[in-house]
Parts: sequence; C-alpha cells; structure tokens
Amino acid sequence: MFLGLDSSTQSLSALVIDPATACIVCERTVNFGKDLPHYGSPSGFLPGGTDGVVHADPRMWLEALDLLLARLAEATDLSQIAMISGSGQQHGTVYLDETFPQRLGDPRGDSLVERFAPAFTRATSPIWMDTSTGAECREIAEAAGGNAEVCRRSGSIAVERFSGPQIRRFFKTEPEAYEKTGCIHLVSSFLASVLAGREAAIDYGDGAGMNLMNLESLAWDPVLLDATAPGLVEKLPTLGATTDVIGPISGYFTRKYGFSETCRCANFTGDNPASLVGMGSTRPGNIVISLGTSDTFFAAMPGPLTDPHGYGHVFGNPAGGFMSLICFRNGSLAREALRDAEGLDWSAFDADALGETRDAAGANIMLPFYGPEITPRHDFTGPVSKGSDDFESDAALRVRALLEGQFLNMRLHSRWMGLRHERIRLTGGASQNDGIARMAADVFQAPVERLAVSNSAALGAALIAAAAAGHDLPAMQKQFCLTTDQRKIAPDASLEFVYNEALGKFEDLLRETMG
Ligand code: XUL
Repeated sequence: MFLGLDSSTQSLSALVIDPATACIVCERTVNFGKDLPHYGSPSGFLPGGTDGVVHADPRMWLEALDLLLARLAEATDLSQIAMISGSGQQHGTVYLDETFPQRLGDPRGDSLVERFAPAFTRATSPIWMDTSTGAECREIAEAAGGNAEVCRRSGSIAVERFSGPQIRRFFKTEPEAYEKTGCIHLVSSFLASVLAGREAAIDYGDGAGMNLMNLESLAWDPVLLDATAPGLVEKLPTLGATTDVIGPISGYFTRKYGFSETCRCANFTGDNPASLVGMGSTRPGNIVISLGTSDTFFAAMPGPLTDPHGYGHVFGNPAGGFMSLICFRNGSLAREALRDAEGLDWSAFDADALGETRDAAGANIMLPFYGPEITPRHDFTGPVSKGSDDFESDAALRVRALLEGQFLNMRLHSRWMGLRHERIRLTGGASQNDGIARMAADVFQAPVERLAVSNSAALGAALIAAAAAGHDLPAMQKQFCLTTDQRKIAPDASLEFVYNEALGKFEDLLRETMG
C-alpha cells in the first residue's frame, strides 16, 4: 500500500491507497486550528502579522505529523505501507542550523518537536499568504536584469510569496540568523527529510515556486542565487524529480507507529503539482480549478509559455514536463468572509439558492477581494461592486455576484494560457457544492467534472509514492481518478452571451478600481 500526505494551510491529511484492489484504504486528517489550539493559529497561520507578514509555526507541522500518524496507526496497519510521498503548501520555507542533519539521523526521543525545535534559526516560517516582500522582489528583479529575465529563468517574475524574496527578506532583517542557517527547506522537502531521516531533495514541481530554479537546466540558477542572498547555494538542498526515492523511513517511525523497515520515502512536492496528479490531469487536456484556502487554476502545459502580465507561473509537472498555474489569494477566505458578514450558512451557496437568483446572472459585478489579492496584485481592503438597487440589501444576490466574480477573475487572468476550456475538473472543499460547480460551468461555458476523492493533493501524493515504487502512473490514474455522471455538470448555453458581457464589465471595474 502507499501513503500520501498533504500538509496544506489549515490541515495535515493522510490517504492510503491499495493499487491491487484500486481502493482507498484509509483517510485521516489533523486540523491545525482545532486539534492543536496551543499554536494560536485557528486558520493554520499566526494571526495579526503587520505589513503583509503571514507566518506559521513550523513546530505545529511537526506535532501534526506525530498526531496524524498516531491516528493512522490506530485505523490501519502501517507495516503494509511500501512507499510514502507527500505534498506541502507551496513557497513556505523552513530555516535550520547545522545540527539538522545530525538530528535527522538520530531516531531517538518521544516527539518530533522535541528533537527538531532547537534547530530552527527562524522561529516562524513565512507561508504563501505573505505579501511583505515587495521591496525584495524589486531588488531581485533589478539585480537579475529585470522581471522579464527573472521570468525567463524561473518561470515567474519575482513574486512576494515565493521563497527567494522571502529568503532575501530574512537575510536583510536577521543577517546573523541567516548566517547561522545551514539549510533552507520548503514545507514539502522539510517533512520529507523528517520522514526519511536524511536531507530530501526539493522536487522540480515545488522548486519552480522559489524564483531560484532555472526551468531549462532544472538546477539552481546562479544569477538568481546571487540576486537573492550571499552564500545561498550552500544552504539549499539538491533538486530532484518528484518520483526519486530518498531512502528508507527513519527508525523513529518504525518504532513509534509500526512502519516496516522496508518502507521507503519518495520526494515530496507542492500541493498544486500533487493535485495535478490526483486529478488525473498530468497530460494536457483538462483544466483544474482547486477551490481551497487559495483558489488555483492549473493545467499540464503542452509547451513552454509564460504570462506576459506576470501573474501566472510555470511549475514542474510531477509526471515530467511543466504545468501552468495561477493562484488567487481570496478563495475560501473571501467565501467565508461573505458568509460570516451576512450571517449565512453554506446553504446560501447551494444549487437551489443559486438557482433562485438565476435571473440575475451577470447583472451585478463584484470584485471579490476581501483582503490583498495576488491575481491581480493589489491591496484591496474589501469587495468593490456595481449592482442594481436591491443588490446591497439582498444577501442571495451578493453570494451570486461573489462567485461569479471569482470565476470571471479566473477567466480573465487565464487567457494567456491560450487553453480551450474543453473540460474543467473541479476540486477542493467548495467544489463539493453543486451550486458552485454549476456556476463554474456557466461562467466558463465548459463541462465541469468532479472526482470521487475530494483531497486530490493527498491522492496525488499517494499515486506519486506508488509511481516511485514502479507502478504505472497513467494506469493508476485511470483506476483512482474517477468521476460519475451525477458529478458532471453541463454549462447552460443560454448564459454564454451574458457572461461574455459580464467579463467585459468586470474588466472595466477592475481597471477603474486599480487605477
Ligand atoms: C500556489 C500557492 C497556493 C499554495 C496553497 O502558488 O501559493 O496555492 O500552494 O497551498
């Protein structure tokens, strides 16, 4: 059997698959806010950061791993697991001193926190929601010959949440702690290292989200390293393919949770590349929209292409080649903010409720940003809307306008990919909602499919583990990435013109608002 882990913004999940029977054997999750309240991070990060700072406590991820594996060991026989892989929220970085390799190699002790906490040289880890590094992005772009050059080399312009600018900010604000740092990992490669008891590589999928990896050579880029911080190359792990095997699992986990000594670990990747695998979309053809804390829009790339506006990214595809991705910060964050502001529950977002407001399709335009957005990059302080007289007082109309605004914003900012919207595969918590899925089909005028498994990143990680052990990935995707007719939604063709017009109005309002 094969275990996939997914360390996302708000939770750590595990999913075990058995390719022999094409079954998902077991799923468990640890919610950082609910299960580990002592970290004071109800949504998985430390609230109250100023000037765009959003950090999380890396000890929380370690404690979550111990707790999750304890829960999993109660539910299933972990000695049957042959290989583990995993995924992590992208871009987040973990900073460790020179004792880290030796701590990795020492499987004694009762808890991961106890063993690794003394090794952190930066007590808190910047995560993908952090927008504090505008100055560092400008400096890196200038030193590397401009943003077009940074994009040509790394697949993205210098981006606030990406690891390189975050590392530069650490070097500038805490030079001594930077100096003491022996190793900088991503969330994904950090957890992979802990499991394998030795330094894991950063895979090409997640490595491309750092502004440090050269897309052509798949190696650290000397110009970008120089532009970011001195002596950086010595602090970075090696780069490798997602399905490369790191080695056997650390003795800590065999002793504590009953894994077999023959169980091995493969590299981990980013949550979006893992989701591409779990959505059965590693070959061009499907567009994936993931509705999570952030919303993401991604697809396997038929050929190399970068976003001329600088919002889109190119990441490694775990199955080889590349994927394009756009990330929207105001995903569930905005849906939850509207729900709470209007005192609604999720039933306001369901198919019936949205059906009742169908006559108002495209009539009210909302820029659906409850806080700073990264696509488009702007410090929004709340949603901006242009609507009919009853719009302000009618919560149902506002729910419709928010969702339409989110999908129109995706349509607008994904044009550069030049993809025909033949089929959309929808995933993430909110995708289970039929009203939201119908809205996606109508705005994009494309059929929407949803798979049986809702945690596509954890499933993708389990499939990567099986592929690393020699199983055929496309054959496994056929077995596991299933959809049913009831889970398919066809677009309403009568709304094509309505949403084409709404897209124009949305673009106008955006232009007016951003100046
Ligand atoms: C992608 C991104 C987010 C995180 C969230 O660029 O920043 O989707 O990966 O987990």
